[in-house]
Amino acid sequence: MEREKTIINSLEWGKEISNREEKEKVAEKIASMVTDNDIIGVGSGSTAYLALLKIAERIRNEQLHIRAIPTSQEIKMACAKLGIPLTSLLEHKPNWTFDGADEIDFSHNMIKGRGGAMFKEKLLISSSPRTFIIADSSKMVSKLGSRFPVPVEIFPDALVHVDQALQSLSPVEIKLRMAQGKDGPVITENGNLILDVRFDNIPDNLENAIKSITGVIESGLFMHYEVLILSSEEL
Ligand code: ABF
Repeated sequence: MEREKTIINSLEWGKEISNREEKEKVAEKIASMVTDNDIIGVGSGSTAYLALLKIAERIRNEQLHIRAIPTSQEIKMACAKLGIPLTSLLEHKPNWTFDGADEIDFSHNMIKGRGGAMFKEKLLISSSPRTFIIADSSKMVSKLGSRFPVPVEIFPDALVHVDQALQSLSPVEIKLRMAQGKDGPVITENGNLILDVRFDNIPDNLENAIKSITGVIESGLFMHYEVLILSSEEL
């Protein structure tokens, strides 16, 4: 295992994290909620990563036994590096889950999926009896969609069909997400494409309307999910 460990240990995250102080605060709070033998769904993004670091610290210091169900390959590798044992939704139901978000409105509706992992994030949140969304102050918005588009993961062959079907939902703009520094599109961990769809208005039924289009795998719109928001502003 020596060589493999060296490779995993060389992986680094978290060098450039915006609003780090605020994110550290909510990360600390999440880590304080971990109890022995918990099975925890772990979201993606920098806030979730900071929480994972603090959880790893508690595991080391207090010899806790926890298992993580990751929402992305990146978080899976971070768990491997930090020595946090992994499991999956096939084997275990999480006791609780934590995750970040891109935008959260007053009714706790959310836009997620800047990292493209919203399908697994939604699956975990839906499978979990309790979910905490950890957010710094920049995430709270008065109107959903004011900063971020709604990401929609689609089966590649359905690109033209989904693009046309989305037009009936009156989007302001639809963009195929491109890979940074490359000419090609982003390919998700599930082998799919992402359309970033900007809306002026996000009505209550938009999540279902998007989901009902054949070829749509999942969207980053989370309307009326039972989540508890842990915002740095309230800590
Ligand atoms: C995940 O991480 C995504 O759904 C969301 O796009 C992102 C938030 O990242 P960060 O915590 O880095 O702002 O939760």
